[in-house]
Amino acid sequence: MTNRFSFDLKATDGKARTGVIHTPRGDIRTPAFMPVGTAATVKAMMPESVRSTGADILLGNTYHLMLRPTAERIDRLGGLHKFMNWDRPILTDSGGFQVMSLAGLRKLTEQGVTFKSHIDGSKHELSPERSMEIQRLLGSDIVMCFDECPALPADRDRIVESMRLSMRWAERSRAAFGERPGHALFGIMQGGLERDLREESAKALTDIGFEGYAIGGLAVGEGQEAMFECLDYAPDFLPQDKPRYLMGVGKPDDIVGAVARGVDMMDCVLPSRSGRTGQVFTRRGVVNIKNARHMDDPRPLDENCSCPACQNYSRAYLNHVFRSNEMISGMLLTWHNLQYFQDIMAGMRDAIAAGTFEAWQAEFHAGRAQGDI
Ligand code: PRF
Ligand code: ZN
Repeated sequence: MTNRFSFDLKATDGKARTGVIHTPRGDIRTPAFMPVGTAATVKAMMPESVRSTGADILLGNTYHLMLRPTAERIDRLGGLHKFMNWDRPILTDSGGFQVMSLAGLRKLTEQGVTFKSHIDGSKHELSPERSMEIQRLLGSDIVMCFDECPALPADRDRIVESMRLSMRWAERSRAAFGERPGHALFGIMQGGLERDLREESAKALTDIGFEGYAIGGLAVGEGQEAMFECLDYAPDFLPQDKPRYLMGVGKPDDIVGAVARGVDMMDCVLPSRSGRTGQVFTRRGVVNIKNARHMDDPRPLDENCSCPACQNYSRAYLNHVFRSNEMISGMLLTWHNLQYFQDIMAGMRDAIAAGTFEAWQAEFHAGRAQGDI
């Protein structure tokens, strides 16, 4: 068991699921939220602090790390876990999505994609084979297939072509990944908002066979209503006994809605990025700490939160350090946001196990409807 990758589904409540993904580097309790550690760091956080919020797994990025400091250098230094001082599981994204959103001058062919680095303009190539090699050099525990994700809205023809290309790349990713006991390869479903294309994509992926399945191509501009409509059917096309990962989602209510529809894993920069811009997530909704109304407020951000920002500091202090551009501002607010996201996940896991997820969701939405005070 300890040297293998496996998924134990423990309980379901409606379509919501809770379970454990076992890996040689430790267990991942699902539903799981993965903080984003793009450049071998969750910005403004020490790894032990990220762990203290309840995170079982981090996400890393092929695209950023291949450009700087390079996968070969990380490999020579003993792999990504050692390099960043995080010994628990790491999932790495495969690079294609980040090339499309960040790189300059891109060229897409059947073989893969060539692009210019957003850092220094240098020319690079990614393909299913090269992405698998980079993710192996990094030492990633959960490797993602190399795929292509069109921005929405897009023509159906464009979505068909792109999805089928991603399915051919999924087959090449599987072949290039090889046999790596203890490491997992996840396929990525595409197909935009078209039900038949999602079904075709799921069938192509399950025919190849993966240790887990991601739902890609959502949260790319379609809005929550359209995303939920797709999530009403898309997870049902995937195997029950494998983890399902919704990529790049999302806001707290997106996460709760996705779990209610059968998603097991998610990642998003939102808690860490908003922490640095002064946006704080609480049980009563979003608080903007730079707002003048916090200047004299001695109360904590959230009296029910166990994080250091809420245990040791007032809103007045957090407002002051944010306005003064002090580094501790990004540190404390990021910590709080990550704690809040992990508390939501823990709450959902417990509620699903107890069969009370519906009531949990009602309470979640009621708290936010009150608004911040
Ligand atoms: N594919 C990959 N990474 C992603 C996405 C995708 O579709 C998304 C879409 N929300 C975020 N990150 N490989
Ligand atoms: Zn807090």
